[in-house]
Amino acid sequence: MSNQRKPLITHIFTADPSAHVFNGKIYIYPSHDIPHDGEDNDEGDEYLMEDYHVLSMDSVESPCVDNGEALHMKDVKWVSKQMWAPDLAYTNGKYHLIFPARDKNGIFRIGAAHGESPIGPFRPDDDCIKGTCSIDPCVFVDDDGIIYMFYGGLWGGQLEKWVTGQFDPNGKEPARDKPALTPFCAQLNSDCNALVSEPFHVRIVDENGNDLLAGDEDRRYFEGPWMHKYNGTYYLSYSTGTTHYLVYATSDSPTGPFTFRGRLMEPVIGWTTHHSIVEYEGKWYLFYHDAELSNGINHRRCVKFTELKYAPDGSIVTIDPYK
Ligand code: FUB
Repeated sequence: MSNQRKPLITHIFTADPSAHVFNGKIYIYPSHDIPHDGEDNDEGDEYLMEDYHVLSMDSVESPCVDNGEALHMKDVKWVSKQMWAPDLAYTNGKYHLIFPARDKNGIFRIGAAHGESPIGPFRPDDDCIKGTCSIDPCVFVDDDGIIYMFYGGLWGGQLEKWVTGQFDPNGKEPARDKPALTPFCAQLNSDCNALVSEPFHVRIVDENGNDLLAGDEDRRYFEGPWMHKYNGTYYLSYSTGTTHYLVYATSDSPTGPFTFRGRLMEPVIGWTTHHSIVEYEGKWYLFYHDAELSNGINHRRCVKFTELKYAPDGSIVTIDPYK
């Protein structure tokens, strides 16, 4: 029986799956949602994650295994709370878990923890990666070995609080007729513990080359960036947040500008959408989450996956998660 479009595990709540393939197996790096009855608000206070579990599947037909806790907040010196959506990068023979969390001042930063196995355990660095901010890191190792990190998320993710280059607790999104905020991109060193280039906002433009506007909520960037390469083209996909779509834009360069192409998935049950895209044995898969397992409670989510298909022109066929 196929695992597709079903909760991959049900004994804990999981979200924000970053999927990777190592040695013929699929590894999934999700957030771990903790059930509670506290406040649910635009700051994301309901997302109270404290640790990471690594999931794995021997194949797309195999059961999903929870390999247990790979990193806990109590072992990360710089973190105060909310270890949100992580990613993983394999470089220099080591596995690097890259994750966002609030520092001791309540500001989201991105940190790294390192291990010898894809399932951890991971040893956290003493401090976050200098020069980082916000949430939702996606680490993309290009064919030439250059390591790019894309990151940033609005509202609870604080991206709009960095428009001046400094953290401004009163920072606001641009006016609706101004260019939307977009994810940061920066290069990481090969140990994945330092930035080696200045972060900049990538450009996401429409078919006429104009930046998407902040009021264009069906298309503009909100959070959850993912980068993959298909037939030599770079695909930057992300969540539109308030309108709950997963969408994508493409470029000939990993640093853009990216031209908006369309919707890759219709809204799921629950407010957030967050995904990753991975190739496995010649087919492509979308890993995502919804809140089906909790009947729609936003912070009790479950990770799922489904096959993703491309049309001959390289566009992605839009997925309806429940058809
Ligand atoms: O899981 C916490 C936050 O919710 C993530 O960082 C966002 O992408 C959204 O899924």
